[in-house]
Amino acid sequence: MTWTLVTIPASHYCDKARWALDRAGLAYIEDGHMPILHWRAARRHKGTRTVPILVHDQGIAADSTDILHVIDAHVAADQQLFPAEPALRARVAAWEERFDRQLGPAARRLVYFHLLQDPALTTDVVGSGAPRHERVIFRGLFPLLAGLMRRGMNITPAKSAQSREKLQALFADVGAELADGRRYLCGDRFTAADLTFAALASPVLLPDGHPVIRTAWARVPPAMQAEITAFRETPAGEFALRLYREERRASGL
Ligand SMILES: N[C@@H](CCC(=O)N[C@@H](CS)C(=O)NCC(=O)O)C(=O)O
Repeated sequence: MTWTLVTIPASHYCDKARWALDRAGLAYIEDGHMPILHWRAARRHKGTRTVPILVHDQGIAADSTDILHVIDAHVAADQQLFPAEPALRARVAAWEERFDRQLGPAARRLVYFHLLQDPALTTDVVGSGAPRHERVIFRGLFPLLAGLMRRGMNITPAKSAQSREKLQALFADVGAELADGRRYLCGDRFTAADLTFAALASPVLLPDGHPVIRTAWARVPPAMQAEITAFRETPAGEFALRLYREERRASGL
């Protein structure tokens, strides 16, 4: 059975799952949708609202962390994103959990705060990899859908400013961890901690190696470019960009 990854292609949680699949060399097809219009596909598979959802040979995983664990069961021990050694595994899991809870929502809110001000740009960026008819619907219903997204993700100027501060603090903590010159956050090889940091930071970095959003840079408004440049120039930002360059294998997209 061919695995299916249900996504919003531009979503950073989705690239977290897609990156792990690509890295493991596992075959899958991607079923990509526009935000909100993805609900139907998501419900069809699991009854949850969030993507990524991986439909695999043993069942369904409807959370990016669960997806990484499913993938780990299909790769050699020295390639697993969660190392077996208990103390190291606990550190990897702790970083990953923190990035999932704090980095993902903050990066998304800050980027949508900028993007949603431009309907055509939002449709292009978040619509890349989604079916054409969904892009047309999304663009047509933009005021309604953008309103739902703003409410759903609590996107206000004040909340976005708080998210910026949270991101700066997280980037500073990751930078401090890397200050001794280590190449990876935990141990001497790439783990779920590194992958999750890079993927969930990608909206505020727009890395060249990202399979979906890499072309957005030239089109985003100057205020967003300035925001991204500042994050790119931090040690943690440089680290995530390096991971996209060196560790991100080509995706099927
Ligand atoms: N804990 C989930 C979070 C995933 C998530 O927040 N996905 C977003 C896309 S970036 C989503 O599907 N949002 C749709 C919604 O809440 O309606 C995971 O790690 O997979």
